[in-house]
Amino acid sequence: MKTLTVTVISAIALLFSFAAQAGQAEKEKTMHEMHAMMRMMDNALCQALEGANLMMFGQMSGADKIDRDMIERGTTMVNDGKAVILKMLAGSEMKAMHKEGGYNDKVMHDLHALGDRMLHVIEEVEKLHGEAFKEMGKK
Ligand SMILES: [Cu+2]
Repeated sequence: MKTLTVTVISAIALLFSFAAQAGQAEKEKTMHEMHAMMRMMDNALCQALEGANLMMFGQMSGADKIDRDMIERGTTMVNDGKAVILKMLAGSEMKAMHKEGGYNDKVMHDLHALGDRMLHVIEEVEKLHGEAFKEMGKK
């Protein structure tokens, strides 16, 4: 009887151990995914800001033909950078992650707060370079 009890308790402990390991692996997987998303967002913000620089330079450089190319390329980079951040924050991967759960709540909260601020920065830049967007239509 004692042996049976020990065996059953060991089996239960082993099952809990496997469950805990599976939970840990799931947490590490979602943490890795969130880090990958942040990496993409960092890159997208840099791209958008670099694009804004091109737009600004295109507006003031005086190199007629290249100016238009710079403004066009800059506009594309700003729009693409913004789209990547939006996709990371609300795209299919993020939706799946929220559906499946198992992620670190604080890191997820911070990731969304960071993304919202990144979008705010890009929107401010868009406002500042709004003239370039208008110029795009005229040239
Ligand atoms: Cu999220």
